[in-house]
Amino acid sequence: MKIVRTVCAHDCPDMCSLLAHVENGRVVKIEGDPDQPLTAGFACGKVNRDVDLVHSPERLTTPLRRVGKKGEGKFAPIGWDEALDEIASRFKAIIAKSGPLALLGYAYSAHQGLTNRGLPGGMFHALGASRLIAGTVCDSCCETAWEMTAGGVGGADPEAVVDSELVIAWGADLMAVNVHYWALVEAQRKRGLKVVVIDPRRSRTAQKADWHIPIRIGTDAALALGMMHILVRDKKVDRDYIARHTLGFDKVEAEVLPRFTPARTAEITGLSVADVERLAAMYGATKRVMIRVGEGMTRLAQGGQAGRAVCLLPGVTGSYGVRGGGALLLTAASCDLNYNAIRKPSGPTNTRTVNHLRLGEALLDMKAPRIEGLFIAANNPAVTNPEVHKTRQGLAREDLFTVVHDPFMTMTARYADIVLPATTYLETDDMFRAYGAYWMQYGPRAVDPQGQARSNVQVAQALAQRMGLADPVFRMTPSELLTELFKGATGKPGTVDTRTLPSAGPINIAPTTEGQIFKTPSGRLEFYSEQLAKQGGPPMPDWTPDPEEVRDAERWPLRLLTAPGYFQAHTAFSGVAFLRKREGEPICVLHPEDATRRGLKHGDKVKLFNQRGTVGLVLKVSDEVRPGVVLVPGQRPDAEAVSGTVNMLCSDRYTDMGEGATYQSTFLDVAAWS
Ligand SMILES: Nc1nc2c(c(=O)[nH]1)N[C@H]1C(S)=C(S)[C@@H](COP(=O)(O)OP(=O)(O)OC[C@H]3O[C@@H](n4cnc5c(=O)[nH]c(N)nc54)[C@H](O)[C@@H]3O)O[C@H]1N2
Ligand SMILES: Nc1nc2c(c(=O)[nH]1)N[C@H]1C(S)=C(S)[C@@H](COP(=O)(O)OP(=O)(O)OC[C@H]3O[C@@H](n4cnc5c(=O)[nH]c(N)nc54)[C@H](O)[C@@H]3O)O[C@H]1N2
Ligand code: SF4
Ligand SMILES: [Mo]
Repeated sequence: MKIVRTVCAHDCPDMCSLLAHVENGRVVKIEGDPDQPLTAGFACGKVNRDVDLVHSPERLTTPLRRVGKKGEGKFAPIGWDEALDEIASRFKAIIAKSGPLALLGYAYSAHQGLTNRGLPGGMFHALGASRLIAGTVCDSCCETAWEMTAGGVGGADPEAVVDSELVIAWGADLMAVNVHYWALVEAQRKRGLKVVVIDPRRSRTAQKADWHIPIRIGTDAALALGMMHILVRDKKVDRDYIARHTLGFDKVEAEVLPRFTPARTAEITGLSVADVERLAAMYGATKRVMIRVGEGMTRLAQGGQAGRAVCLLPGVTGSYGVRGGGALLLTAASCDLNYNAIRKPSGPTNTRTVNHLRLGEALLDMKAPRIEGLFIAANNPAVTNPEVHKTRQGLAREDLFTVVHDPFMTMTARYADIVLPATTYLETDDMFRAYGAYWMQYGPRAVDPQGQARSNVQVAQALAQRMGLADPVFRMTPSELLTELFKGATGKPGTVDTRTLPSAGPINIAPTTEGQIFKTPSGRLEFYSEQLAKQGGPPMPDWTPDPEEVRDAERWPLRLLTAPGYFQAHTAFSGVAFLRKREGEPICVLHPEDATRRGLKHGDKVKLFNQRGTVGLVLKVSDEVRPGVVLVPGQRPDAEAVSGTVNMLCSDRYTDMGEGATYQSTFLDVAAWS
C-alpha cells in the first residue's frame, strides 16, 4: 500500500490537500491531509466517496462514436487514433470551408488543475476559434461586481477568522460549499465568535448559526444600504478610513442612503425594522466582522448591485483595514501566475465571443459563420445551463459536429458525435491554487488512467498536434508546463523554485501586507465607479424593483430559489450511486401554507411550470423557506427526477454586471403531477 499526497480538483473554494491510499493500482481510501491547516485532516462528504468516483462502474472506458440519433445515447466503441483523426479531419474541413470562427471550444472548471483546466481552451485560442466567455453560469457577475468595487485583488484570508468577532455568511451555505471554513468558524465559536446567516433558506448553516435572517430573494442591496443608513445615523462610520481609502461615499451618502430608511429597508427585504436595526448595530459594534460573500445572491437580474452593496459595507466602518474583518468572495485574483502561457499560447487578439450560458442561442442563431464544430470538456451544459431546452435544441442540430470529453456518459455527451473518456483528477498530474483560500499545491496522480481514459492536457495536446499547431505548450511534459506557468509569477509564487514543487506540499500564499490594498483605477474602494458609468451601468449601489421580475411576479405566484446540494455539486458526482442515494431523490421545497393552498402534501409528485417548461419533482413541505418561494436544491439530470431538470424553467437573461446567469429571477407555479 502507498499513500499519495495530492489535491482535490473539484470546483470548490477549499482546494483540499488529500491523502489517497492506493493498493494494487486502485484508490482504496481518501482522507484529508492533517498537515495542511485548512484541510485539517478531513475531506467533505462527497470526496470521502471519490474512491467510488474513480472506480465507478459507470465510467467511460473507450472513445465512442454515435450510432443513434442525437440525444438518444446510442454509441459504439472506437479506438483513440481513429477518434482523434476523425475529429482533426472534421475540424480542418470546417476551417477550410467556413474559417476557424465556425469552431467553438467549450471547456470549464470540473478539473481545477491549472493545466488541465486551461489547455483545452488554449488550443481553441491558438486556432482562432470563436471564444468562450467562460464562467457566466457561475461567478462572472459577482466577480465583476467585486472588481468594479475593490479591483483585481483577493478578499480576506479565511484563516484570519481566528481574529474575527463576528462572521456574516451572506448568501453562503458554508456547510455545503465551504466546509473547511465552516470548521474554522465552528472552532472559534468556543471563544465567543458570533455567526449570522443572511439567506432566504434556513440552510443547515443557518440552523447552526446564532442568528438566521431569512431575507427576501434579490433584496440584499437594500439590506446593505439600509445598514449603511443606520451606521451613518448612529455615527458608526469611520470617516478617516473613508477619506483615505474610498471614493464616492459622499455621493452615496447624499443621493442613495436617505432612501433606505429602516422602515423602507424592512418593507423591501421582508424583515422587521427591529431586525434591520439589530443587524446594523451588530455590524457597527466591531471592525472585526468578516463577511463571507456567497455567489448565489448575485445570480439574479440585479445581482451585481447586490454584490457591490455588500462588498462596500466593510468600507463604511473601515473593517477592510483590519485582520479578521473585510469581505471574502474569492481569493484567486491575488495569485499572478503566467496563466496566458496555457490559456492563450497564440492566436489572434480578438475573435468572435460566445457567452457560456447562451450556448443554445449561439448554436441556433449565430451566423456568418454558424458554429459547425463544438468541443465540450469538463462541463455538462445540457443540465447546468439556463434555458436548457434551447441548449439541447442547439446540440441536436444535425449539421453540428460535437465532441464531448468526460469521464461519464452525461446528458450533454448523449448529443455528441464522438465521446472521449476523460480521467478524473486522481489520474492526472497538475498544479493547483485555491479560489477560496490562500494555498497552492502540486497534485500528482494517485493511480494510472482507468480504462483508456485520457486527461484534458493529453487530449488538447494530441488534437493540437494533429491540427498542426506549433506552440511548444502542446508538446511539453507536465513538469515543463509547470515551469512555464511560473514564469514571471509575482508575489509569493514568484519566489518558488518549480523543481521543488512536486515534493513541496502545500504552500501558503496569503498576502503579507497588513490591510487591504485596492486595485481599482483610483486605488480606492469605489462607492462610485466611473468604469461602470462608462459602460452604461449604475455607478452607485442602489436597489430598485426590476421591471421584468415585477411583470413575471404578476403572472406567477412563486419564485425559484436554487441552492447547492450537500452530496452533489451540480452534476460532477452524478456518476456515484452512493452519493445519488445520499442526496436523495430530486425534490422541491414549499412552505406548508403554499402546499396546503394547492392541496399538496409531503412526498407528492409535483410539476413546476412556467412559460418555459414543466419539470417533475418530489415535494418536500417545510418552513425552511418562506411562503412564495420554491426551493430546488442542486441541478439533477433528468434520469434521476420525475421529469426534466430545473434549468428548463430558467431564462438566459443576463445579470446587470458581468453578463451572468439569472437562475434566481425565475417565477413559476407548482401543482400536482398528472
Ligand atoms: N439552476 C442552477 N443552475 C446552476 C447553478 C445554480 O446555482 N442553479 N450553478 C451554476 C454553477 S455555479 C456552475 S459552476 C455550473 C456547473 O455546471 P458544469 O460546469 O456543467 O459542471 P458539472 O455539472 O459539475 O459537470 C462537470 C462535468 O465535468 C466532468 N469532469 C470531471 N472531471 C473532469 C476532467 O478532469 N476532465 C473532463 N473532460 N471532464 C471532467 C464531470 O464528469 C461532469 O460531467 O452550474 C451552474 N448551474
Ligand atoms: N456541496 C456543494 N459544494 C459546492 C457546489 C455544489 O453544488 N455543491 N458548487 C461549487 C461551485 S461551482 C460554486 S460556484 C461554489 C458556490 O458557492 P457559494 O457562492 O457559497 O454558494 P452559492 O451556491 O453560489 O450560493 C448559495 C446560497 O445562496 C443563497 N441565496 C440564493 N439567493 C439569495 C439571495 O437573493 N440572497 C441571499 N442572501 N442569499 C441567496 C442560497 O439559498 C444558498 O444557500 O460552491 C462550490 N461547492
Ligand atoms: S471540501 Fe471541496 S476541496 Fe475539500 S474535498 Fe470536498 S470538494 Fe474537495
Ligand atoms: Mo460555480
